Amino acid sequence: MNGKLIVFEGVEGAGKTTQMQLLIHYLRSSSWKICPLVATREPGGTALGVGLRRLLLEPSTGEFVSNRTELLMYAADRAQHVETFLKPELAKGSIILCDRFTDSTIAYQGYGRGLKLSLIKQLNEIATDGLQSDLTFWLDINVETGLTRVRARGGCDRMEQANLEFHQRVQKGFTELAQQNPDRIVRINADRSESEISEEIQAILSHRLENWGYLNN
Ligand code: Z5A
Repeated sequence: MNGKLIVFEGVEGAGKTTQMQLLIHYLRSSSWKICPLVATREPGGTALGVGLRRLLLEPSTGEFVSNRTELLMYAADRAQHVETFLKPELAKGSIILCDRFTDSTIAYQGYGRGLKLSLIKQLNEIATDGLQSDLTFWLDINVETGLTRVRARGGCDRMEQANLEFHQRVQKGFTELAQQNPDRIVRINADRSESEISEEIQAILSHRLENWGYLNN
């Protein structure tokens, strides 16, 4: 059986990393016949991507990065990730949990930076070679709550330092994407306790796994 690509999306501080870890724990400790299970992220899911991630998010260089440069760097990170990691893992039958994917580019570079959506969709198509997520959990949280969580954790990167209106435009992007792709994107209310969110994600994924033919025994 081919593997499945499960993506976590949302604004900063939505709890993607936390929920991915909880889901890995659930899947490893439950009786789902899933093997192998891998976690990855964008940007930074490959060695090249780790370098691109540093260049993209490290605020200390001070160099101005144009919106189109940023878009192309995220696309380069994705093209490498798809070709050298995601596709081979899917061919092996892996269940992949991925922190951010194509919807982040539409939300951040499209809605946030104001780059043309048609251009971004075309670039996503080139970078992914047509690969889409099988299921995306959109962790929906109020932008200010998310940023408060991130700031409480300490240290802000270049994107996190952008102004509130930017993050609100990004949030609008995720909202519209979820409305346009109801089968692929599932909205999760992320303004709840970690365990409440995690239980809902587990229930939704378990149902999908059954539909995809995975056995739970
Ligand atoms: N980006 C882009 O612009 N275009 C693209 O195409 C792609 C990405 C792919 C990636 O950075 C950046 O790249 C991102 C978009 C841009 N912008 N920024 N910044 P990242 O991966 O470092 O950033 P992130 O994805 O937003 O991660 P994050 O800030 O760490 O958020 P998170 O993973 O969603 O949240 P978390 O780490 O699980 O939790 C954050 C804090 O909240 C932490 O202290 C938790 O303990 C706490 N938390 C988590 N859940 C809860 C609940 N339920 N209640 C209370 N507190 C909680």
